[in-house]
Amino acid sequence: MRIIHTSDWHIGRRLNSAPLVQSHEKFFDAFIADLLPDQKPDLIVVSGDIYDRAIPPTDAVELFEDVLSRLQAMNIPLLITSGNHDSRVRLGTNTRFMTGLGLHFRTRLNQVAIPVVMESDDFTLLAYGIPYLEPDIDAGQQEHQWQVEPNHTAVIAEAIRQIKLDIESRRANSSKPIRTLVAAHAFVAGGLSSDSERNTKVGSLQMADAAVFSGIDYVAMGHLHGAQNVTSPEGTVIRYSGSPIPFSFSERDHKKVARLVTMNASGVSEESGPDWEIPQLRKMVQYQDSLAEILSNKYPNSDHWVKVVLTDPEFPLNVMETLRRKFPNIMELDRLTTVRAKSDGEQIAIKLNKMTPQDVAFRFVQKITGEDPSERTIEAIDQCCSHVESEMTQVNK
Ligand SMILES: [Mn+2]
Repeated sequence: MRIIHTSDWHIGRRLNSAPLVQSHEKFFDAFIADLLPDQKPDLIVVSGDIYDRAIPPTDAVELFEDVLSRLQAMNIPLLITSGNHDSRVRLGTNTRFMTGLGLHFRTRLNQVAIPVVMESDDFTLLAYGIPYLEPDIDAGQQEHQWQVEPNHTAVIAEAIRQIKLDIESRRANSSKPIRTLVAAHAFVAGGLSSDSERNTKVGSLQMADAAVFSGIDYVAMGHLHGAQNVTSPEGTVIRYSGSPIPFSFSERDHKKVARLVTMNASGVSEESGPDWEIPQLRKMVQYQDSLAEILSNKYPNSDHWVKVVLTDPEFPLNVMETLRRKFPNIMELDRLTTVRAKSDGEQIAIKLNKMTPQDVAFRFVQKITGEDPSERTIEAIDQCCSHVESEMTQVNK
């Protein structure tokens, strides 16, 4: 049995100010026209963050609807869960009626122990989906809540407990071996994060312990945007598929993939994979150099997504426009900051209330550039400070 695992589509996302609609369209076209006919999977699993926002823009809703109808026309069962970027209610609305069409949404707490049942000649696969769980909302004493500790490990452990009860009762009534898959959306301890995820604060309360998935054959994770395998309990395979498109420059070296999983009667096959590399509309690159070098032939003109980190201590204000002529898709401009370490004693000696605004600005420039400000910068600081002072005097009158 062949399964394709993907997650974190984030339809409607922008890269800084640029819409990524074309990038998403390219991904879906390749996924539907190339990967699916080639692999002929028995099941597709999408582990949360379908949309980028709880209230997605209308073109994102239209794109997702189009993707769903194209997938449904191919007659491949689909298991979809909600991520932390999705609104569970909005993503789940109208989806109970889609089950008969092979489109299985899991966006509600009371759906976690309802599997998609896949039969093969020699075994049965039970595929469960856990929506993104919010410990603050889902754990508590109220009727719609689970009575567990309000942390990620505890709420996922409760979902898995309910899933295992269902597995046991089905096992008792089955003549064939039963294999299991769980789709979930969380930060599993040991994973590596990127700049484009939300709610991935480091801290044990934000993370789920990998041990909670013990006993499940394959755990299709969403949330972290880099594809990775997490150290798993014996007999369990926990993998992140990552996002299909890089959403931040920290992901520029990621290989974006969909994961191919082969399941047989004894569990996840060794022959699973290799991952399918997702073709990208544009490359994402970061260049770090002086402005003169960046503008020289050393860096060819390109329409890649570009981030430039300038090493010059000062550069002209309109530098972005200059760079855009060379890189029409420049997205970020940053500067290399070198901070000179000072001894603690010296820092303590600086009393902020004894400093003029000019002194503060002077020291700020010093701290950021590692050098004293130039005559021109000092002049600009003076002009700016006296302008603000005169404005404030006017206001106080
Ligand atoms: Mn995500």
